[in-house]
Amino acid sequence: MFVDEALITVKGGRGGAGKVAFFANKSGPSGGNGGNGGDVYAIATSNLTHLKSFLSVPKYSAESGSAGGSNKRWGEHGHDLEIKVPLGTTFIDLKTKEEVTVDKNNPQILLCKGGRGGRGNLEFKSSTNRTPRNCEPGNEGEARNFKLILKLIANFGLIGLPNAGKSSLLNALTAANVRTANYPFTTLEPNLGVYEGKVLADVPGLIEGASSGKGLGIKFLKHIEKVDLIFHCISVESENSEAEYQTVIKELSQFNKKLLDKKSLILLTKIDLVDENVVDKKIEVLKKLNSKILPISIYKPESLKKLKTIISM
Ligand SMILES: Nc1nc2c(ncn2[C@@H]2O[C@H](COP(=O)(O)OP(=O)(O)OP(=O)(O)O)[C@@H](O)[C@H]2O)c(=O)[nH]1
Ligand SMILES: [Mg+2]
Repeated sequence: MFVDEALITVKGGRGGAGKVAFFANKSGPSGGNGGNGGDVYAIATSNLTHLKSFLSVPKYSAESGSAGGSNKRWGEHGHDLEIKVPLGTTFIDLKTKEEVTVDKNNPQILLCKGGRGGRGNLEFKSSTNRTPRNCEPGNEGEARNFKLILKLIANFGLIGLPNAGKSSLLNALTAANVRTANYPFTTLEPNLGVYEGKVLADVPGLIEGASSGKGLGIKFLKHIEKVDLIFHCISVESENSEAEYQTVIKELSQFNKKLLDKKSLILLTKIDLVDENVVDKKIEVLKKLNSKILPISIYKPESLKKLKTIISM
């Protein structure tokens, strides 16, 4: 399970002040009301899988309403603010302890109401007071402090040796935009992406001896203990795909034997780099180890279709 937390302060926009004014020619009040401050909403988006952006921007406020004017002019309402958060984010009000989660059934929640605009002197006119000189300031917007918690369980895990193309595939399938490069250990922490509501986890590459602490070790494998299906990535460039497969399987089993009972599928990656007959030969060899194999390339959208179907099922 991936857990992310953040603390944020949210404030509705301030209401605009009412105006005290009088008509120039005629007697009588003309001051308009201030506009209401904007509300703040949380909106769920399935493209986000973490709360990182809330660590760098912890304060959110909606626009204030503008002040009322003379000649009965009302102030404009402040715009609402929509904060995009990952689907499944729970908001806990730090004061009241009230909890609410944005999810498919509840994709938008009101976090803070904007303040009401103040009344201008026009509103105070009465039979007993024809020239009122009073008005109201706008109300403050509601202010609340929240703790955000996001718990995600990956449905699919991408594993394999370093450089196998795991992160590139995550980028190709989801809105994730993680670093990829042509050398081992580009990924140092697990990355998540979402495709059709399903969460994919890209874990750092494994190498022989990972279970005894080599490379980045196996500490990240706990994140794939709950996945429904493991995508075992092997690059078509690999000189000995069988040995590569066995290496990774051995490290998995040394971490947790139960991982071997999980459903898995070999993704033979980067097939754009070689001739078709080379791909076929690799498949023949790997079939003996795992009957489920899918040849893919991030540069061949057609090759990703079947994979997308499997994920969205
Ligand atoms: N030609 C080709 N290159 C690919 C493909 N997929 C990935 N690559 C390249 O392979 C290299 C490694 O890709 P990554 O996605 O960083 O590999 P990784 O498995 O995440 O590697 P680590 O994070 O180190 O474990 C990068 O230079 C990618 O551009 C593919 O389908 N075709
Ligand atoms: Mg990577």
